[in-house]
Amino acid sequence: MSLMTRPAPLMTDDALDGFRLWPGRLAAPDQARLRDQVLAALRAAPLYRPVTPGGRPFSVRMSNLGPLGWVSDRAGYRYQATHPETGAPWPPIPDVLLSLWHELTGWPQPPDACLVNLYDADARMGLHQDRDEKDLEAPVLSVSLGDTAVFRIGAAGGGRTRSVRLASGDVCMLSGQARLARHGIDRILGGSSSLLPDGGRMNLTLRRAT
Ligand code: MD6
Ligand code: FE
Repeated sequence: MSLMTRPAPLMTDDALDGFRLWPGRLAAPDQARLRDQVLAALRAAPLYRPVTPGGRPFSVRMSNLGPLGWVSDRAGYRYQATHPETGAPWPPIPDVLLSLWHELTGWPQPPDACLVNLYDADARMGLHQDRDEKDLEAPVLSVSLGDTAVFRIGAAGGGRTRSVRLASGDVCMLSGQARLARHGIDRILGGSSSLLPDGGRMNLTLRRAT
């Protein structure tokens, strides 16, 4: 068959080449251990509800782990070393996440920020790009725990988006061409997992902020 007549695959988009998904990368016992570690860390760095620079509250509650944390308020988006409500430094990033980062991204430096997002069944996250990091070459790695999410992703430059389910234990990465992909969470499938004590979904995103 000549190249000229080869049909284009329906959902392939070169601009999303760097989007990688590892379904079930974390086995159930590892998910439970990570959940316990993060819930313990959240006692020191409580979840809070940030507002957008325009003053609208996020439906997602957030906290952070690591030397730096992503925050949003009236002053804008930024990374900072302390919790905006308690003023305390963020707790450390669990070793299992540091290992996953090294194994899956191959990036030479460790992540210096891990954003914790907690979704109840009604929470969502609008389409956005992750672009508050100094080095936009370093990948972003995301780990999902608890209820399944309907994740939407499209190329940085616009055009069609596609929908991907992220279940508990799934890990995904935005790198290369897809590093600045537009993405968000359309909805949470409430009750699809019993991992989290109060239900809902937790997402952990590892980044190089500096
Ligand atoms: C979430 N994730 O899964 C939202 N960002 O709750 C993100 O915003 C995200 O999954 C950068 C890279 C991967 C992600
Ligand atoms: Fe993001």
